[in-house]
Amino acid sequence: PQANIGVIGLAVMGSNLARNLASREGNTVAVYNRTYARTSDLIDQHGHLGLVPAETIDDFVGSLTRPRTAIIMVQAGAGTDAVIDQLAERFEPGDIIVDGGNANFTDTIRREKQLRAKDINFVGIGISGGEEGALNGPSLMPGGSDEAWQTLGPILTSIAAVADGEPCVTHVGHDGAGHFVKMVHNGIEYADMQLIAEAYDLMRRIGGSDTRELADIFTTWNQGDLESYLIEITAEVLKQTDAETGRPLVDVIADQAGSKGTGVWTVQNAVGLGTPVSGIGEAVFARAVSSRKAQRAAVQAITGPRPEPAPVPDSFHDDVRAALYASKVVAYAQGFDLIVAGAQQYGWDVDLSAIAKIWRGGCIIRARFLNRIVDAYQNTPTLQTLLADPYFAQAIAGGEAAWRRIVGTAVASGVPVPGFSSALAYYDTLTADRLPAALIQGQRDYFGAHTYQRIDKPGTFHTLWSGDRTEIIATPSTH
Ligand code: NBP
Repeated sequence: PQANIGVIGLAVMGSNLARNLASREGNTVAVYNRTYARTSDLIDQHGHLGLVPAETIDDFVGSLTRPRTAIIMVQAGAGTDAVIDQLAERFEPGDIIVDGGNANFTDTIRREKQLRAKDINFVGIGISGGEEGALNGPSLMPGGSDEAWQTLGPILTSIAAVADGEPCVTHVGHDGAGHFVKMVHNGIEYADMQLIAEAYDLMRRIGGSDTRELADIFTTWNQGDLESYLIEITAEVLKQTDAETGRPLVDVIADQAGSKGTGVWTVQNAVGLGTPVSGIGEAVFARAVSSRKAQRAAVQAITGPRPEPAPVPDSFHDDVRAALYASKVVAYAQGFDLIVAGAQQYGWDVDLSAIAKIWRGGCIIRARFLNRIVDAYQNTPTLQTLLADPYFAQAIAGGEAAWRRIVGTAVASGVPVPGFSSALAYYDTLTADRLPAALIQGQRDYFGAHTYQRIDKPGTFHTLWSGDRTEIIATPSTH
């Protein structure tokens, strides 16, 4: 045995991760793929990295030093289960099986439990940053046991992206914590992309800017507090000219957004955990509506073309910027709330400032603004919501008037802004002194005797709606 770590699955992610690992001091990397052609291709091109190729899974396992540590990078789902089974048959107590694929965290919890029964460590790692990140430094969100982290920590630290001098990896929590946090990362990514798309649409349709100007605006925004990978690539996409038609590429791309499902997972889990992630939900739904081409055409056949929006003042673009920032804070606040809810439900000890830190580099949502989230949770680890952090509260208050103007103008002009407007509605809900939830409690008590509480005395009450409408005490106060 000679390799301290192995990679199974040598499609784009696995081979890039293997190259990243092999290029770091102290690592010797064994590589194996079901179809050997991928392994030999990798060795042909990058054999100088000292990779140890294996033709069979037995050779692969035999080439690993103890504790054996193998990272699986195959298609999520059945492929991952198949490879885990093959390894589990050959690994011994104390060895470590790592899944770096995009697993559903509930699968990771299940697999961890099964392997723990054999004293094999199983670690699910959320890996963000795509192929480029895998090669040069991803953001890594490992779950799993403390014991596995002892061995894996230094290896992962060596390959992770670095932001502000710190590696973008932390031991997120036990079993499925890493894949859960990766799921939320992707959900936030959906929300952030939707908000940027709405900003673009507003400035295009109402602000009257052409694509070239919009590219410049996003480039400028990327120099301020909105600086982020997603704003940067937005400018790049807008700058691109289509070779065939000479038009901006974005104008010839079909306006139907696809998705691979992690946004849906985020919303499904949030609903189950009773955690509002309206920004992520609106983003998932907006992609779904965009893809319903026939439905859109059927409605447009009746409504005809939309009227031209009224002219807006020059300050419009600044207002859009402020609205984007405020909406983005809401989306991140909701995402972090979901991590808190998941940690409570599944018993993970998650450090929110550490999560914000490891998202500052390598991953799709990397952004300057994450430094503020790091500070917020460092200052107050038990913060109720990011919106209650003094810095963010002030930032939102400063942009609030602009945010309202933008949502108002968009509504009046018929430009859909589900992300901006739902974020504002969420903010207005949190800031309202009194909510109409009181009426809902009354309705529930009326038709279902679901009872209600009063603002002026403890206990649970019910009104005899179908009787004489007197109020009775349903449950006396316990104190
Ligand atoms: P793919 O997701 O396209 O999977 C291809 C790999 O899976 C090949 O190595 C293939 O082997 C192997 N495989 C399959 Br399919 N079924 C298998 C089985 N039953 N037994 C053994 N091997 C099997 O590769 P990828 O795009 O490199 O992604 C790898 C993982 O990383 C996925 O879980 C993905 O979701 C995740 N991920 C991807 C990205 C990204 O940006 N692409 C980012 C983050 C995470 P073969 O060569 O023999 O067919």
